Amino acid sequence: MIEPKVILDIFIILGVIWTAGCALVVARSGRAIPLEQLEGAEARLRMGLLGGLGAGAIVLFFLTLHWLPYANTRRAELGSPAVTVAAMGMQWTWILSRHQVPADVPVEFTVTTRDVNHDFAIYDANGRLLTQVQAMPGYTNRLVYAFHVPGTYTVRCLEYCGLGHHMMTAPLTVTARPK
Ligand SMILES: [Cu+2]
Repeated sequence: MIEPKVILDIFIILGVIWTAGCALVVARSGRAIPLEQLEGAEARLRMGLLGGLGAGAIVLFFLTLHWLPYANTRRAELGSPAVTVAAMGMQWTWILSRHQVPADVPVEFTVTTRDVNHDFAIYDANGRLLTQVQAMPGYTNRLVYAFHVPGTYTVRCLEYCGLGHHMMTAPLTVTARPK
């Protein structure tokens, strides 16, 4: 399993190489030349960069493909959910089947909405976004997450859904697992 950070680093490195290559072509040509008029080394460099970037993107695509869909990946990593929380969004509130979940176990949120699109997002006490999933009418999306720090978390809506969007919050308490 490749860490997301490594993938990001690879993208950044490829981006730097690409930008440097483009800058080199521009610096050497002195004026913008349409691709079809490019000749010799510059055309080869530009096509090489393009091909290299394309090949890199394809490789990364297949390397990261197994992470989709995210719920199945989380379930595979964390194990079967020990607790399920049904979450229903509506203008402008969240209805949760429970507001308390234990720490250190996989929790599955089954998320849907009664009216328009919302986005079910969980923030920690410091306001840091931990995880989120789209809430869509007619669909139930599954979000699997394990909390490791007991405390108070906040569910918010991340999809602008009307005048009361900012009021769509719900508390979620994570309790320490009995030893
Ligand atoms: Cu909203």
